[in-house]
Amino acid sequence: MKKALGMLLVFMLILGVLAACGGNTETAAPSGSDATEQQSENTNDDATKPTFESRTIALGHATSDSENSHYHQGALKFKELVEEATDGQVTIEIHPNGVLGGEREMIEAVQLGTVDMVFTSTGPVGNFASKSNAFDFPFLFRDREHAYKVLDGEIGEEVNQQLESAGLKVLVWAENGFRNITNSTHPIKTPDDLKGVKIRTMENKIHLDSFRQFGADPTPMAFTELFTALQQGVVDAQENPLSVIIPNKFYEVQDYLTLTGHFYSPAPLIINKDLFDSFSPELQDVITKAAEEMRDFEREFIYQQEQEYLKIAEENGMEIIQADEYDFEAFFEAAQPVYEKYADEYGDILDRIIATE
Ligand code: EAX
Repeated sequence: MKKALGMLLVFMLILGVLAACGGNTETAAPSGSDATEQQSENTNDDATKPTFESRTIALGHATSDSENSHYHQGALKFKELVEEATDGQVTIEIHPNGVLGGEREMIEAVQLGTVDMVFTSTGPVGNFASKSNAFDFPFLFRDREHAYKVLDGEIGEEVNQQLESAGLKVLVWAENGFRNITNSTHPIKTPDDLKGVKIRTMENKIHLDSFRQFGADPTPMAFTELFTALQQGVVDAQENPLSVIIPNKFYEVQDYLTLTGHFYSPAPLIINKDLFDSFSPELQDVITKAAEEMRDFEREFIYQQEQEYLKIAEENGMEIIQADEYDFEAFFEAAQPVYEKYADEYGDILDRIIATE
């Protein structure tokens, strides 16, 4: 018995040892099948897993490539998601700092197909599809949520359709932000303070007309020329969201910041339509999903950075006029003739935007 027990013990121990190293005979033996299952699962997985033709997609934007730059961090997020989903078969090549040209030039290049994608403000987009200008009216959006409802809804889709007929596919409407006025001469609190001030605007007829109504002397200019123009005094002032003012170091050439929030600036991520249509359905799906996830990330990124941007502006000597320290009513009143001027062309879509809850 003892010997038998002994042998049993040994046998049990052997079983125990086998079990411990997970190679129990069952698994070991079937591991082949597991393996085959696994392999078949793998091969099934691999079989079901889409494969992607190796390619590089070039994406341009006009702003800084710094850690607090909204477009650049958004573009990096998009790159990460696409390359992950395609096992690196499809790579996104980011071209920041306007190296591919100003936003209007880059949109033209995407339309021609010489550049694949652009992350841009709506500034020059109205030159390619006039409906997009509807988003650029002063004091139009009540808050971010209102803007997101409009851009991610029917009205956003309506503008996308017009852009598609110009060969430009909007993947998503991400965010540039609420625009504020900076200048190098004096605190701006009322439209009177803007009288005769040479201010740069984007290449956008609604923005130009709005600053004429505010009493300023507006000049349309590509973003890529702006910093030098401020440095050399070609213009005294400009207007942009904090997400542009701070990462592009405008505090080095501007002393005053008024938090007007006078325009909400969406930022579409645009791809050449023919290029997108040439992608496999699987790749179209990857690109679309990555863009949507990037949009939500980028909107949240700007929101989270807001206080930090203000802190950096202060630390770099900018005098900040808070939202409740400037004459909102006077600016709002001064803006109304812009709505009257464009009532025929934009009245209907503006009413629908304002009515969006
Ligand atoms: O899109 O041109 C502008 O002022 C834009 O806000 C900037 O290029 C970011």
